[in-house]
Amino acid sequence: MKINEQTTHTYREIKEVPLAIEEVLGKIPAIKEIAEYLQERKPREIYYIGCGSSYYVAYGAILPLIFEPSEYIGRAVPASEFIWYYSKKNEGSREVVVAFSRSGETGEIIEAVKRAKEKGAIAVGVTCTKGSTLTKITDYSIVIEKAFENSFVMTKSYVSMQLAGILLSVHLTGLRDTEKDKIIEDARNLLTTASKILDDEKRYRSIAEEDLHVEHFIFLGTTFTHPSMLEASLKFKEMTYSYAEAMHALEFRHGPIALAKRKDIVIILSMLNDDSLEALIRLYRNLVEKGFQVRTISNLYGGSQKFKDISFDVVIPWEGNRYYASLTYIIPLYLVAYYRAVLKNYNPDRPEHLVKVVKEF
Ligand code: F1P
Repeated sequence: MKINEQTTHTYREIKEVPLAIEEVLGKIPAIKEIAEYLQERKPREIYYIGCGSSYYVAYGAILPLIFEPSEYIGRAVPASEFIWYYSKKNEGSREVVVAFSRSGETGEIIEAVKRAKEKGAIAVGVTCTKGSTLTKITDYSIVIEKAFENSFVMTKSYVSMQLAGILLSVHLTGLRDTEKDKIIEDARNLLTTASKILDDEKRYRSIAEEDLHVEHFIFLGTTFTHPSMLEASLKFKEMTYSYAEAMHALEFRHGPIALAKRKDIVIILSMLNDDSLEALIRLYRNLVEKGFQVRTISNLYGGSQKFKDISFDVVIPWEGNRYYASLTYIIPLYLVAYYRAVLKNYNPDRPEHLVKVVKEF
């Protein structure tokens, strides 16, 4: 049966990213309240955990706790690793565990929260499923109902759970209230940015078409885009059965550069307009010189006099705080993966061998 473009759950759910963002923005006061309760407990370590896309959610959401002044040590780990190693590290009484799970039913997540709670940790669940087990076993939960998905692959749930996690992290930092408010206010601009990105979908369809013959993709990013490059590589695997990986951009020079002879690879280089940009431009030029096919995605509009030779394949209309950058860079890549799937006549809603919820631990 021919997969009909634009009638799949996945397509509709990607287009509903702004709706899910809006719901999270409405929860800002509730998120602040949860952060205040957590702070009263004076935790020593704060763990953000998840599996698959939800692990990448956690990995991106913890960043404010790492880069802003903070009294706590923040770590993001897959739920399974938390069960085997981190949950045994301390007595849990001075720990906070923030568990991200679209379904709220994933085996590892439920087990990890139970183990942490047994040791006295305090737990928060971030999910898209009302009434799920996760909401019942955690002390507090953030439920984003408009991010509930029918597709097996996560899209708007990733964006909105990560936004909720970033907002929680910002509240947990040691920043002054006015500084926190400034970062939080910035999140409101995500609505316009997401809608503008989605309006450009013809562009993403043509990228998918141009690269349809390619079977290997390497996504490169730096700290603030890397979580979403991992998420993008997962979407290419899940929806299009293509080999895809992600790594920190300059790591590519330390080994993978040996792949220069291979003509069947496309590199997708995300270039955040920050301190890393000049080095990434040098990397870009170096990769092109070596004969790699490189696609670029950046929030540097209109280019710059210095980088006149580069025209970006995708320009992200985001000038705000870098903590939210990851959320914006992933949206066009969802649509590229989606169009790649339908052009290959794969059903993006139900990839073979994938289950919606991995219940067994
Ligand atoms: C996480 C997850 C998804 C993946 C697959 C299986 O689920 O690993 O990322 O796409 O559908 O489950 P969850 O804990 O967020 O429900």
